[in-house]
Amino acid sequence: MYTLYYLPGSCSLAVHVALNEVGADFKLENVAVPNGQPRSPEFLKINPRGGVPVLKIDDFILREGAAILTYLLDTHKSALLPQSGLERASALEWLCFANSTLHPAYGRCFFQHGVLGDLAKENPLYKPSIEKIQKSWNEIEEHLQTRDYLCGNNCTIADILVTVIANWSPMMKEPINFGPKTKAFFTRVISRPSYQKAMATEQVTYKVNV
Ligand SMILES: N[C@@H](CCC(=O)N[C@@H](CS)C(=O)NCC(=O)O)C(=O)O
Repeated sequence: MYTLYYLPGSCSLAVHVALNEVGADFKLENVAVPNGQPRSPEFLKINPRGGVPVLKIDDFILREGAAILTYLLDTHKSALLPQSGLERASALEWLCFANSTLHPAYGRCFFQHGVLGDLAKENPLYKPSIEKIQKSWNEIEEHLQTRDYLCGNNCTIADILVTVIANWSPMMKEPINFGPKTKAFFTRVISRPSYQKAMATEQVTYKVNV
């Protein structure tokens, strides 16, 4: 039995979608706390880093989204993560890009929001942080000129994580712009029943104007 510790709409949503995709039995534990309050001591025992996603697999605790997604999709032999060769390498490349480049780029802005509130926009670091995000979306728009998904014509887990991260953009204090190919791509990804079901369960809506 799996238990997913999550925060609604955060990067853990990609794991929630993956659990729906593989048809696994799972329980959900929302670890949200009111603003500024620490996570519960029970959750901090499970993950002293305090973040999500965390997947409990029977009694085993697995942390870090990329590791969780790789484990789940391999175990259930899901086509969202090809089994071998360059197809797998490409899916992992884009998963790592989402997890280690795009996610931290948003994280830098959220950190400034957390420390500076509305003054974040005045911080000289804010504009370069937004530009870094925008540069990634410009690259994706260019990349999607000749393919439906990041790795070609089949959806992979990287597409799902990138689409989850995009939905944080309306929280930024400067606009993030998406090209037409990127918006059409988001529409394809969020229309998957697994994605729709996870959003409905977490009571999250897709706020990017697709
Ligand atoms: N490297 C971690 C990053 C996880 C992370 O930053 N999660 C965010 C949600 S998207 C989070 O839990 N933030 C709240 C917190 O750290 O307390 C992973 O990929 O799992």
